Amino acid sequence: MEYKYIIVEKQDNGVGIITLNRPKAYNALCTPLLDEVSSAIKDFDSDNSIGAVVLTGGNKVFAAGADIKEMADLGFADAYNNEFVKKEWFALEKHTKPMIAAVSGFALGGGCEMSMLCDITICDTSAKFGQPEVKIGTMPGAGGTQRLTKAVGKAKAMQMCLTGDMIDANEAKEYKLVAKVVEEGTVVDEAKSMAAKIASMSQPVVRLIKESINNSYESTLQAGLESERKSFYTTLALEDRIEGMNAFVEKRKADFSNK
Ligand code: DAK
Repeated sequence: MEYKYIIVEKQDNGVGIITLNRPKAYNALCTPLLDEVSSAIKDFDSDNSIGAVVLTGGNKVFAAGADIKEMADLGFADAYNNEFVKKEWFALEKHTKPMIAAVSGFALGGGCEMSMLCDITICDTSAKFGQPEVKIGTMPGAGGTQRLTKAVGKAKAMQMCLTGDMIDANEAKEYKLVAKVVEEGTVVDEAKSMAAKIASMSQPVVRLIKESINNSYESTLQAGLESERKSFYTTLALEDRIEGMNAFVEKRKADFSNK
């Protein structure tokens, strides 16, 4: 696949590198960019010569979130029926090789979520993490209320998601969102050398360790029930729900429009 929005490199020492490369838009995560990232991840996953992956936006900005210009006209029915960017994020979440996020500058919204779905996040002193979706009338959709809460705790996650305020690198370290903070301009090199160390280990062992640590994040029954309840509430926004219930009351067959 030819890449337009990312740069993909493969080093001899088993390290794969994906660099988001849409600098004019602060690496905003438009669907084609996410498509490319998921394709590159899948390639690395099936490549036995790769032992670890670095995901970065380079030394200036990680990603300022999903592409708001692309989302501006997106309605509920379209997003839900077509599973807006679900398969792209799924590919990222399901990768089996250890992935290190190397963050400089903004990691906001989907950018923060992308850094959190990596196995290790490191950043430099310029990093700023945030879930600012509330400011544009929406909410995190790819882990901002889930992984963030597990990482930083309820109070800090509530503060970040409800105010949209960013935290800097020191706070990110204090709240255990990142494993390490390094000097500005050095985060990509640091991530590469960490990835090289991991790639030099036994790959099946590394994979088992990764799976085992991830298992500690498995959701509980309560979390599943909560998510189910919210999804139920979401159906109340559908025209089809109104039609279905009215049809029942009027003792006729429902005529659904998929909206
Ligand atoms: N989308 C599109 N363009 C963006 C962008 C974004 N998120 N962020 C920045 N840009 C563009 C700006 O429009 C501007 O482009 P031009 O006007 O020059 O053409 C350029 O990048 C530089 O931005 P600024 O001029 O605004 O630069 P500043 O330094 O003044 O401010 C900023 C930088 C990052 C603080 C600011 O741009 C900003 O607040 N950006 C928006 C941040 C944000 O709200 N992010 C959350 C987006 S919502 C899901 C998966 C993921 C998501 C949802 C669902 N599923 C799996 C279901 C994710 C949702 C989101 O991330």
